[in-house]
Formats: sequence, C-alpha cells, structure tokens
Amino acid sequence: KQLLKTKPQITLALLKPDICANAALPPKIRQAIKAKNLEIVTERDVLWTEKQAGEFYAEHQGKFFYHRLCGYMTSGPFKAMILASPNAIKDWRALIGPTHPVRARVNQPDTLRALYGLTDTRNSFHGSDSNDSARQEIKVFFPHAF
Ligand code: RTP
Ligand code: MG
Repeated sequence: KQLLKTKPQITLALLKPDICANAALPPKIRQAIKAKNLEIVTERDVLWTEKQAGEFYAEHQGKFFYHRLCGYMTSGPFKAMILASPNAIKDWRALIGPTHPVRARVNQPDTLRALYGLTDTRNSFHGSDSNDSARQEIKVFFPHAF
C-alpha cells in the first residue's frame, strides 16, 4: 500500500486477549494512543492457532514462559494495529511501559501495562522494538502492507 510510504515511522501494536475480553477497554486504549499523537493507521481482530503463536514468538522457544505465553496469546481474539508517528516505535513502547506490570506499577505507574497488565506474561500489550522488527511483524498481520 502506498499509504504506508507517506508515514514517518510505523510500528506494530498488539492489544492482547485480556484487553479484548473486556469490550470497554479497547476504546480506552484507542483514546490513550491518540492522546500521544499516535495515529491508528489500521487495525484488525486476530485469533491465533498454536502454530501461529509459536512462529511469532519463536525467539522465546525454550524459555520457561514460552508455553504460557503461547497459551495466553491463543486464549481468545486480540487486536493488531499499525501505529504511525515521527517516533512511533519509541512512543508506543513508552506508552505501554516495562514488560513486567508489577515493576511498571512501581517505576512507571502512568503506563498502560501498569494500569492494565495482569502478570509478567499476561502483560496486555506488545510493541515492535526496532524498524526491522516492525516491518517483519506488520507483515505477519498485514501481509499486503508493503
Ligand atoms: P513484547 O516483545 O511483547 O513487546 O514484550 P517485551 O519485548 O517487553 O518482552 P519479551 O522479553 O520480548 O517477552 C515477550 C512476551 O513474553 C511474555 N513474558 N513473560 N517472565 C515472564 O513470565 C515473561 N517474560 C516475558 C510477555 O507477554 C512479553 O510481552
Ligand atoms: Mg520483545
């Protein structure tokens, strides 16, 4: 899509299954995203098979949390979004905060993981960590994006 070429920077955001299980939460998250001047370029609902979860999280295979991570991410539908802004990757990761919600509540209480995260694994959000991973991850959910 030509559209994405006009964006200064894009990133992949996931609103994980615990967020999407409560219909009141995704609208609140969209508000928080827009309040940080991040544009929601597009979004879709996703329901993963075990295989799809395993492929996306292949780098974590063998870690103690790998199976519960895949179980979490296949527990129900979640939302995938393309976000855009001049610093979309950093801005979105700053908004979601540290990986572990308990630590986030201590160190960065205004972040989304501090507010909504449940446990170290069930941390409610994902954000790409670099330009390369953003492109790879966006392709997984939006194969016609580029
Ligand atoms: P993400 O990739 O989802 O943005 O998260 P991250 O970089 O902050 O964290 P990463 O280390 O890449 O871990 C990926 C996801 O695995 C789950 N996790 N559980 N100790 C645990 O139980 C644990 N550690 C990580 C989280 O869902 C994390 O987002
Ligand atoms: Mg990561």
